[in-house]
Amino acid sequence: MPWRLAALAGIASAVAGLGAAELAAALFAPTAGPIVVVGALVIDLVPGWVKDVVVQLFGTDDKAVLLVTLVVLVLVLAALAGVLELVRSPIGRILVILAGLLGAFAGLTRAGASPLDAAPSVVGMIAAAVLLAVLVKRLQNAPRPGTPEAGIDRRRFLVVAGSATALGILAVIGGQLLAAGSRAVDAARAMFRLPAPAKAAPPIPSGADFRIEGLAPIVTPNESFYRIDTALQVPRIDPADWSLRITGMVDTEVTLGFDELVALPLEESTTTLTCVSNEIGGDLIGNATWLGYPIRELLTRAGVHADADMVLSTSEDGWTASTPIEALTDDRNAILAVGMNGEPLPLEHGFPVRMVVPGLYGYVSATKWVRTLEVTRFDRHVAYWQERGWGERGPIKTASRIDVPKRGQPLTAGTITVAGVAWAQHTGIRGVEVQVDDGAWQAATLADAISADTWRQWRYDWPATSGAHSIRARATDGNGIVQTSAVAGVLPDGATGYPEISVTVGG
Ligand SMILES: Nc1nc2c(c(=O)[nH]1)N[C@H]1C(S)=C(S)[C@@H](COP(=O)(O)O)O[C@H]1N2
Ligand SMILES: [Mo]
Repeated sequence: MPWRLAALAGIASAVAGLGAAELAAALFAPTAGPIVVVGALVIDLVPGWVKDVVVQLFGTDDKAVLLVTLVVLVLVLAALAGVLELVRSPIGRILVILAGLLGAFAGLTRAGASPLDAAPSVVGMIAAAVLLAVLVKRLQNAPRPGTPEAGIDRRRFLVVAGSATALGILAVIGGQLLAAGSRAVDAARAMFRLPAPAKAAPPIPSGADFRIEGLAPIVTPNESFYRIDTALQVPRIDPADWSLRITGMVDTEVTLGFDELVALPLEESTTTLTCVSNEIGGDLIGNATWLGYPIRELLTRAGVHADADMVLSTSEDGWTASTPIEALTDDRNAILAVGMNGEPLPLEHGFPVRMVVPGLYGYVSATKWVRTLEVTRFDRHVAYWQERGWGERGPIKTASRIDVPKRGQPLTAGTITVAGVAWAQHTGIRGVEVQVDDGAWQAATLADAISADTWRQWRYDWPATSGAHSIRARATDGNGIVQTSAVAGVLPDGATGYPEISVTVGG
């Protein structure tokens, strides 16, 4: 009965594919397992009266009923795909691919979905289609029934199909367990309400943002905030399991749980974060309003020894940063942050708690998923990036960036707006100048400042003539020091040089 075996091949392929999909979901997109997203899509599409009938019939088990129905449907279709693959190859595989595409589509239609939410279904679809082709090919090439070889071959086929099914079931279970852990963290984040700040950030002046198309907005939305870290997989920490330990050269160790931290009088501050790897003109920089508690207060509580000069912070995943102690004890807004632009920290930006220290590059200060602060000395510990040749101290260098005109934007002679951002965290921006070709440096107009710790927009209305031009910018910090024109790469302690763009202006 080769068609029975073909049906079995279809079911084995589907189960193995579902297993692969659930594992992929657990790793990349914990809420996008194929059955669940298709189920959610069904719930969205089904007319209201059907829902009512289902709820009346099954009560609160309605979702379980839906999932079981979907699984049964998948298995029936899979059996059919197996038979079709045997008699009309490749129709079986086409059926599998259509099912995978439906899963991928359903994943993409979920609220807040990212392209990754299509991945589990695609992975499962590929696994199932390949396995189906291999198994059915075996059946087609099987020895004639009745011969002794046929018995052996049949047994082999059953072993392969059976193993695929068993592995698939194990993978589904494993994927569910893995994903359950991460979903718990998503749920904990969703439930956490940021407390009101005891001290609110000064409101952002309306004149801080020119609102020029193409110019970086003055506050960077969380979704587009640059992300830099060594974490292959974002650490997922349930706030209930989080605590911070302050140890090392202190009078008394301090341990602080998440509830204790958020019960403290939290302060809000707007700070621009930058990466030391940001090239001139680069976009590894963002500005956010952070909510957190001053690290200074916690260090005072612990009692820092006089000969300590550094705090080594360690994250959940073992990454370390060494921060000069004065940056954490002076009056700047160096905080343990729990909020970013009015939301709990996004997972990839350090949920539940990270450090934010104005004036220092991220690699020496901005530890995400932070778990310990060890008060120590630079001559006793070397942090992650310093071991790899980066500078011991990481003060942010004064820099500017030209955002508009964009490369390739059509330009015509007349007034052309040149605009960008400039930053000198912790001293502030006093001025920005623009130079076209070899002309004199012209003062740009500055948008209102938020604080010395944030970047500042600037604009220059350029009376442009037709032809090819190059435009440069340079910033002056709050102490009157002009950013250096000396060109340096990012290693070891940050790039320098003037940003420059080339434009062609039409007549
Ligand atoms: N745990 C951890 N924290 C980290 C890093 C990291 O690799 N691991 N990278 C740092 C670097 S180099 C930068 S520039 C900032 C970036 O923060 P963001 O991803 O929230 O923009 O995080 C810092 N905090
Ligand atoms: Mo960085």
